Amino acid sequence: MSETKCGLVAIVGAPNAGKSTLVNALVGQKVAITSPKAQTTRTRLMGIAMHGETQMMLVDTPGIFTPARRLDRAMVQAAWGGTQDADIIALVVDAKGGIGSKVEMILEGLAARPEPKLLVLNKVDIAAKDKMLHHIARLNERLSFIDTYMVSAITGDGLEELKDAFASHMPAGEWHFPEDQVSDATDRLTAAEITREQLYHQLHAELPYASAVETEKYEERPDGSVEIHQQILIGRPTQRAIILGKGGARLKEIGSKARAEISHLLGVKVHLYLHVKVNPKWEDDRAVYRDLGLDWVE
Ligand SMILES: Nc1nc2c(ncn2[C@@H]2O[C@H](COP(=O)(O)OP(=O)(O)O)[C@@H](O)[C@H]2O)c(=O)[nH]1
Ligand SMILES: [Mg+2]
Repeated sequence: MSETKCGLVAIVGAPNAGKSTLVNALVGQKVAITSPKAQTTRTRLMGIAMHGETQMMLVDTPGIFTPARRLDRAMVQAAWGGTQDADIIALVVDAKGGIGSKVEMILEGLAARPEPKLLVLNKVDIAAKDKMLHHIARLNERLSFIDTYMVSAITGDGLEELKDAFASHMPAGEWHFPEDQVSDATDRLTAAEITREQLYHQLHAELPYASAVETEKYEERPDGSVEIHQQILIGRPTQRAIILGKGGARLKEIGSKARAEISHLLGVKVHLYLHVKVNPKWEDDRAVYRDLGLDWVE
């Protein structure tokens, strides 16, 4: 009988590097929401991937950037917190975007860390090879990475090799989760995240950034279906009209797309009720942070 292994991989990087897409690809199923807009991921979430006898807990973190708001600070704190106790830290860099000030900041933060570090250049499907090699050389000058991988989380290029590399750094030990579990998120949180993903996909940049989704009620009905009530929190009354759309069409579309996806993920029928609530102070409301799974920062 071969020995089981189990360990933690921390995925860090600038916003939009493709961290969540990578975690989903390695798990083989969507566990983290993604969007072309920066700062989609707010909390740290664990995707669980199996590789032979090895279980890898992949910690998807919010991007690391210069925080401006309280919410930003809580997100950056959650990102660094996600690297605690990691057996390996993977720095994901957008191969096309390269090394900007955000990547610089992370390199500085990583320099003092004792954990082994892997460099992952993502989006090789859209990056020019010579530029990529240039980035790799520069990054390796800055930090002693044990290895560099070039991957595409979208096409799957290089992912098997990356999984092998992660697995080789996992310590011997029993699995922490059942073999078929794909994330550490509750169904309740997953449902709220799916709705939030629709906000990112269907609304303009500033609005999703200024909103949050809170679960008011999550209840299983006797027939096995699930009834979910969620509140979309926004800061200003004018934003309500945008989310509702003409005759409520936009909110209806958000709800219908989210409902279909939640139902698909949970494998049961879902009744989803969305309410838009204006609360100018939601970003200063401790209860919201708790619901988002973030620590309150002073
Ligand atoms: N072309 C390409 N796009 C990618 C790849 N990985 C992620 N993306 C896109 O980059 C954007 C940001 O991805 P996301 O996973 O949300 O980034 P995160 O902020 O680092 O978690 C999304 O639009 C993804 O579809 C990749 O390998 N190739
Ligand atoms: Mg993300």
